[in-house]
Amino acid sequence: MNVYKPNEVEAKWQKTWDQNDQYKTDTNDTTKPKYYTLEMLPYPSGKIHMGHVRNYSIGDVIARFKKMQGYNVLHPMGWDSFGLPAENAAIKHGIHPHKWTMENIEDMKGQLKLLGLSYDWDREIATSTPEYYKFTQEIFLKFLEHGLAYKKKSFVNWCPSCETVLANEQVVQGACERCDSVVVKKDLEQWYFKTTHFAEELLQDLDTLDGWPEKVKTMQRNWIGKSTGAEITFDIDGIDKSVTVFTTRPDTVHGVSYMVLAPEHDLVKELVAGTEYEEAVEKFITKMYTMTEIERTSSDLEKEGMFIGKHVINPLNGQKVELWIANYVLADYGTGAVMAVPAHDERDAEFAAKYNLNVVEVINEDNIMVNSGEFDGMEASKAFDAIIEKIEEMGIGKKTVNYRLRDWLLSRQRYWGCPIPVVYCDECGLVPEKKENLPVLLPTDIEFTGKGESPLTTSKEFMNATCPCCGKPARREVDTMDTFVDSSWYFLRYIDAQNTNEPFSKDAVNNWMPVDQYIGGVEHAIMHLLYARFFVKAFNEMGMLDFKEPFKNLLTQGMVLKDGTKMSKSKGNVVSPLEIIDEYGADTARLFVLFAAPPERDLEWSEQGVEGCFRFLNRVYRLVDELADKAKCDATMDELTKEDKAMRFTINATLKKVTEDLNEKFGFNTAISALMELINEMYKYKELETRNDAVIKEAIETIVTIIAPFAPHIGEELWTMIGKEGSIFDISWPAYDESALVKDEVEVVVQINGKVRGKLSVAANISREDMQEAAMNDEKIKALVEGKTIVKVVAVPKKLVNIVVK
Ligand code: ANZ
Ligand code: ZN
Repeated sequence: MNVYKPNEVEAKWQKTWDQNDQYKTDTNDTTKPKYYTLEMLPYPSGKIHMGHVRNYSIGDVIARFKKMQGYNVLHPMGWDSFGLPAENAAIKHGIHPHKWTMENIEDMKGQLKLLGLSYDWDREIATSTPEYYKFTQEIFLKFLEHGLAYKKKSFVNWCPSCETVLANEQVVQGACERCDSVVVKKDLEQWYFKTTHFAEELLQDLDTLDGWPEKVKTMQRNWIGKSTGAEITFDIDGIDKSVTVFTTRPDTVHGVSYMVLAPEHDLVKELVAGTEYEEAVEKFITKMYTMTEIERTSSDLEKEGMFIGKHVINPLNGQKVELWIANYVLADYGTGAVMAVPAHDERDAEFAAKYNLNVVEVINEDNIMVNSGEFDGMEASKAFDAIIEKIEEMGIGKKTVNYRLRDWLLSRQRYWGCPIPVVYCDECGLVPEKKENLPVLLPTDIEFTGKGESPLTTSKEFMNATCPCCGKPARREVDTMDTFVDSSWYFLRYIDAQNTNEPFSKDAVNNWMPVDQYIGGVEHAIMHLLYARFFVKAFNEMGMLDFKEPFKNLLTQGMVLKDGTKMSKSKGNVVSPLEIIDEYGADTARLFVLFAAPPERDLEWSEQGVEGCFRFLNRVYRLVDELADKAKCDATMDELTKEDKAMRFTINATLKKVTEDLNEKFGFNTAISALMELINEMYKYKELETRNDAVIKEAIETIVTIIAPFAPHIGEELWTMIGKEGSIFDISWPAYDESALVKDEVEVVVQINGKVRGKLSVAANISREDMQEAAMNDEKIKALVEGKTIVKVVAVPKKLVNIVVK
C-alpha cells in the first residue's frame, strides 16, 4: 500500500515537466485549432497571494482541459514590472529598482512553479526590461507619428512638498496621500493618448463582446459616458460676448433661471477683470484647485458658487438671467458651461434653493410642455427634437454628442517607468528619437530622494542628449509613461516574444488573436481593459493588425475573503499560499480555490475546506492505489449486472457533466462535486462480490482523467500508478459512452386522483398495459384503493400512472 505524499509527488512532476519542455507551444503549428488563454500579468511584489492562486488555478484548468481537447494552447506568463513600489523601495532601502524588481521576479516565478502551472516560460516578458520597453517606445513613436499621442498643457494635481504630480487616486480629501500637504492644481505640459478618437467604437464594439460579463460592459459604457443633446449659445447682455452650453435637455430651455460657468472657464477672468467681483472670484478659483474632479461631481458635494456681475439672454424667450460660477460645474466636460434648470435638475435645484434663485417649471406631471411659448402643449419627448430644430434654424446651436471619456494622460514624473523617447532641441523643438536609437535606456546614475520633478533630471548621462535631427546638444524628456501603457499590448508580445525587429509580427497576431479566454480581477474592468481595447483599435487603424477587439471571452474572478473581508496585511487575516502548499501540497490548494465557490463569486477561506480537499485527494489516491492492478487488466465488458450498469451510468454521466461544466461554463465547483460523488459510488461498488474488472478499469481511468486538470501532479502520479506511459496531458479528453446513459429501468410515479402515492421501478420499454397492471399490483396502491370504485386508469410511458377512484 502506498501513501499520498504531495510534496514528493509535486516536486517530481514539476521537474519532469521542466525537463520534457511539457508546456512549450509551437505557435506555427497550424494542424490544430488555436486556443489562447491568458491571466492578467502580475506586479512582481515578491510574494504570491491567494488572489493569484485563484486566478492562475482557473487559467490552468482551462489551459490543460483545452489542450486535452485537442487545441494548440498558448498559455504564457510575465511581469508588469514598472511602477512605484520599486521606486519607494529604492528611497527606503537604497536598493536599485531594477535589482529589487528582478529579485522579486525570481522569487515569484519560483512560487508560481510550485503551483504546477502550465506556462510556456520561453515567452516570459518583464515590462521593465529594455528588450520589452524598447518596443513600448517604438509603439509610442508610432502613436506620435499618427497623431494619437500629443502634448498639451493642463491642470494637474501637484503636491508642493513632494514636488510631483499626483494621480486623482493619490489625492485624499484635497491632500497628498504621502505627506498630507494641500494639493494644488498646476498648469503643466503633459503627454496624452487620444483615446477619445475611438470613443464611439469603444462603445459600439462592446455589443460584439458576447463573452464578457454584462456588468463589465456596463461599467465601460458608463465610463465612456455618451450623452446626446445640444449646444446652445447665449449672448452676454451688454457686451459682444457669448457663452455656449452643452445640455442633454434642450426641451427645458425655457426653464433656465440662471447660468453657470466652471470657475476655470476661459471667460471668467476676462469678465470680472477690474470689477468689484475680481478679488472674490480669484479666491474662489484658487479654492477649486484643491478639489478633485471626483469630489466636485459627487452628489454629496455642498454646492457653492457666486454671481459674477453679468447677465445672459435666453435666445428662445429673450429673458435675462444671472451668470454665476459654481463648484459643481467642470471646466473640461461639454463646454464648461451649464444652463441651469432648477425645476428639472437636482444639482441646479439644490443650488437655487441655497442662493434663492428662481425655479420655473416647463414640463408638467403628464410630460407636457408648459411655460414654453410656442411649444406649450407638446409632449416633452417631441419638444427635445423640435427645440433642437428651432435653434439650428436660428443658427444659435446644434445637436451634439458628448463623451465623458477623456484622453489618457500618460506622463508621470517618475523614474521606474518607460522613458518617453523624445528630445527637446533649441533649434528643432520637440524631436522624436530615431527608431534605431531605441531603447532610450533608463540611466543608472540616479539619486532617489522622493522629491523633484522626475528623478531622471538628476542623471547627467540622461540629460545630456543629442538632437536626432541636427546633432546639437539637446535635453531629453524626463517624464516616463504610465505603467498602464506597458500592459496595454503585452498579450501581443507573448505571441511573438523572441521577435527582435518589431513589437510583434502582423501575421502572428492575426493568427493567434483574439485571446480566447482572459481571466483577471474585476478591479481592471475599466482602465486596463479599456486601454488594451484602445491600443488594439489604434494598431488596427495604423495597419499593424487586422482585428478590432483583443479579448473574446472575459472571466472576472471574485476575491478570496477571510472572515468575510478581503485578506490584507493591515487586518492580519492573510493566509500564505506557501504555507498551505507546504502543509497540504499545491494540488490541495488548487482544488480548494476551485471547489469552494463558482469563479465569479467571492470565496471564503476555510481551513476545514482545505482539509476536506486534502482528505479527498487522499481518498482518491487510496482508491486508485488499491485498484491499480484491476485498472491495468484487460477484462471485457460483456455480461453486465444491474449494479455494473448503474456504475457505468454514474461514470459516464459524471464524465458528461464535467465536460459540459468545463466547456466555457466555468463550472469548476460543480464538476469537482460530481467527481466526489463518483468516488463515493466507486467506494461502494468495489465492495460488491460481483464487481466487474472492466467497469473498475473504466472508472479508474475516468477518475484520473477528470482530476488531472484540477490537480495536475496527482493526476500524473495516478496515471503512472495504473501503468500508463507518458503524460496524462498528452491524451485526448475522453468521450463519454452514450449507450451507458440509456437506462433499461425507469422510475415512474403512481398517482391516485392526481396525488402522488407511490413510485415504481419498471423496464424502460414496458407497454402501457403492463405499466397499469404493475401499478395495480403494487401492495401499497392495492391497500389505498381497496373498497373504492376504479373509474379509470391512465398511464404515460416512462412517467406516471394515474388511477381515478370514487
Ligand atoms: C440643462 C438641464 C436640464 C440639464 C435638466 C440636465 C437636466 P450628462 O448626462 O452627464 O452628459 N452639464 C453640462 N456640462 C457640464 C459641466 N461641464 N459640468 C457639470 N455639469 C454639466 O449631463 C449633461 C448635463 O449636465 C447637461 O444637461 C447639463 O445640465 C450638465 F433638467 O442642461 B443639463
Ligand atoms: Zn535639433
